[in-house]
Parts: sequence; C-alpha cells; structure tokens
Amino acid sequence: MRQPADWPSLNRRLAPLPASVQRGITVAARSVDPLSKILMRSRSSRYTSHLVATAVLVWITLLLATSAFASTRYVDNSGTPPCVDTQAYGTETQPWCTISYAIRNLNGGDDLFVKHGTYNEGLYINGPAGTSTKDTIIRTYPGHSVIIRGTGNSGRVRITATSYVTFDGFEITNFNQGIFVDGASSHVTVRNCTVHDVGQEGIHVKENSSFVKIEGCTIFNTQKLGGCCNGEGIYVGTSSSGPLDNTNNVTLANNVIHDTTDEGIELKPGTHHCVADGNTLYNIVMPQYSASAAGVIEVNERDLSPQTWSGNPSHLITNNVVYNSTTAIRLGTGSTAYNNVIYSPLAGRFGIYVNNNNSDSFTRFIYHNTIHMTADAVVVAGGTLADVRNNIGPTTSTSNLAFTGTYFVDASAHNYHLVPGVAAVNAGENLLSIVATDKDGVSRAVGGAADIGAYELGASPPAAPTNLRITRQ
Ligand SMILES: [Ca+2]
Ligand SMILES: [Ca+2]
Repeated sequence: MRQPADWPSLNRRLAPLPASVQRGITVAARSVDPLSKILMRSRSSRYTSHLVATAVLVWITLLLATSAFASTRYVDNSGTPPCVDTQAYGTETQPWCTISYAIRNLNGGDDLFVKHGTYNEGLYINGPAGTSTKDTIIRTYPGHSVIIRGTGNSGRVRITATSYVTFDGFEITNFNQGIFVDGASSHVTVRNCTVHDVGQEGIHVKENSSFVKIEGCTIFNTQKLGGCCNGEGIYVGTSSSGPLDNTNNVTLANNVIHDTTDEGIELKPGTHHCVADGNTLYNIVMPQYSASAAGVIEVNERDLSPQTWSGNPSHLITNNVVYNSTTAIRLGTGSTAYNNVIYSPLAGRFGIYVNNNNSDSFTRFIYHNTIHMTADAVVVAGGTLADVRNNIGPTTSTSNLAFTGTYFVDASAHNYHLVPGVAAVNAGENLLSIVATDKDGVSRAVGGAADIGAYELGASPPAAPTNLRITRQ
C-alpha cells in the first residue's frame, strides 16, 4: 500500500548513507560512532570492511524497522487551514479533505487523525494493514467530534480483508448499516464509536473474521430509514443463507446498546469463542419473537445449515446489565453466563432462557448472576444442559437464592451490591476456577468463600467518609 508520495521523505532520511559510503570505509566507520572504537582497534582492514558493512546493514535495518514507514497524517475539512486531496498534503498544516482519500494514501502502521466536522462519505477500509506491534490507526483528533454521514438507506463503513487496524471515535449515521468488519479480517478494533439511525444492523462482524474487538461503542435506533430486514445492535456471523461463516474470537466489551429492533447482541450459528462482556443493554423490545425465541443477548444454536462449527462454541456472556427489555439472555448452545445483572423485564419475558434447537451436547453454565424478577421466569431451562449455580433469582438448586430485596444496598434503585449479614454472603459453591472475580472485577474469595449473585461483599470501594473536620494542633 506504500505510495510514491512517501518515498521523498524516506529518501531524505537515507540520503547521507550513500555519501558516507562513497567517502570510504574509514569515514563510514567514524560516522557509525558507537562502533568506531572497536573498528579502530582492528588491524585487519578486510575485517574492518566486513564489520563496517555489517554495521551499515544493521543501521539500515534498524532505521527501516523503527521509523521509516509509520507517520502521522491528518484530515480536516473545516477549511482552516485549506485542505487538498493530493499526495503532497496530509500534514496538520496542509491536511487532506476526505477520509477516503487518506485511507488510500496511508502506509501500514500510520496514525490518521480526523478533525472536527461532518464527512459525507462511506468508507471502504481494506488496509493498509498494520502489524502485531503497531496497528494502522484511523481515529478522531482528541476532543473533536467527527460525524460520518451517509446518504440514506445505503452504504456503510466497511473494514474488509485486512488486519491490525484500529478505527476509533467516530459517529456514524444515515447508512444502511453502520459498520461492517468482514472479508476474513483479523485483529481489527472498533472503539468509542457511536452508531445510530441506520437502515439495518448497527455493527456486523462476519465472513470468517477473527480476533475482532468492538469496545466502548454506543448503538441505538436501528432499522430506521425504511430499512427492511435486520435491526441488531451488534450482529456476529451470517444467517442461514450462507456461505459458511466461522467468525470467531470476537470480543464485544463495554458497549451501550439500546432501542434496537432486533437483538442487542446476536451470535449466529457457526461462530465460536466470542465474548460479550461489560455491555449495558436496555429498551430492546422485540414483539416479533416469543419469550423463548430470542434474547437481548442471543446465542443461537451451534448449527443451522449451512452454518456449522465442529466443537463447543464456548461463548462467554459476562458482566452485562440488561433491563427494560424482553428476554435478557438466550443460551442456544455451549456458553457460560456469569456476573450478569438483569432487571425490569417486560411482562411475560424471561431472565435467562436455555434451549437446544440443535440437540447439541454442550452445557450452558449459568453462574453468579443477579436477576430481579419473579421466580418462575428467572431462568427457564429446556432440557438438562443447564448448570445453574450461585445465582440470586432462580431456586433450582441449593446454591441459588430466590430474589429478596433486603439482600441489597438499594434494590429499588438497582444497586445490587450486597449488605453484610444476608444469606447470600459466603454461601456460594467454589466456582473460582471459572468465576474468579465479581462484576466489579474484584476477587471472589473475600471472606473465605464466594458470595451468591453478581457482586462480592467487600469488593466495593469503601464509602467516602463524612463529617470530616480540620483541627489545629
Ligand atoms: Ca436477529
Ligand atoms: Ca465472600
């Protein structure tokens, strides 16, 4: 992806080398100062030549590896300073005008900053790929608000067939979909983006993509603009229409998703080893599905032709909060759900629903959740594949406790931290090998045994002191 415009700057950095070489080995040796003392001690000119040649090679290699290709580029369409989409531009004082032009002219590992404004363009990001030590980063300038706006119910921001790319900080609206990560992309991070008012789903990761992170994003108002078909917040994988899609190792962390018309998060058949952690989802009403047909966080069955995966999908659904919505979590294949908080469900809907449309053999582990709803709807398990322990809400085993408001700091305000002395404290089974920390990220071992529910007593920061007085001594 290297462009001719970048060679002048590279050549400037390399220019002294040929001149030094032409002035002879001795001069070259002196110019590589850290080696010159060693070289002067050598009595063999042939040996010296060899050493110098090696030193020069090392110098070139280090130069190329550390600094030659990564640079910082700028887009600013505000008019001050004037922008031009030409290869000579791209600096802070002479910025490019469009993000699309910038992407076509970056080198792998570059940082692109986009300054405030509305950019009326869809994006097609098929590189340049970064490396495992330095992503190509496309981001908003710190403190700036950047809107990428489509022309209505078509187009999207598409990150495709690339790797080691970070896309950070943008507001995306008025497209058919907000963001695609597809084409077997890997090690792509979408961070701090806001996606809203799009025709179908907000963010879609698919087509055998892997090691993708969607984190810190806000997604709302899907299936607007006359959109026809899908309105998920974040959609992972491909539907039964094919082709085979084994998208995997997708992490969806700390996102806020609300007012979507389909699932807030959906993991399709064929996907595996995905994680939904620390997300907040609310106002997700799906009258098109029965209480048992879909969850706000939805783990589909493992296989639905042509989608299939050979082993246990082993999805993790952890530390999420779901409220004011239909059935909060559906576990349709092998998965573990722990430290989730669920409250204020819509009438007739479930907290966690387990079923097995695919007749697979993978247990659904449901540990350490706090579910504030009537007991009969808290965890509903179809079949015998649910292992339900250490939860507040269900009563299906001795290590679960029915919900009682007196356990908590303030259940009416949805503060489900425990208060001292209640039955949930130190009453949990030892599941530390699976759930080592509580929803606040603090050890489950406080007090010598895990507490039941999403929070461990004593794990919260101490309350701020009151009635402090300054005294003179
Ligand atoms: Ca769906
Ligand atoms: Ca404890």
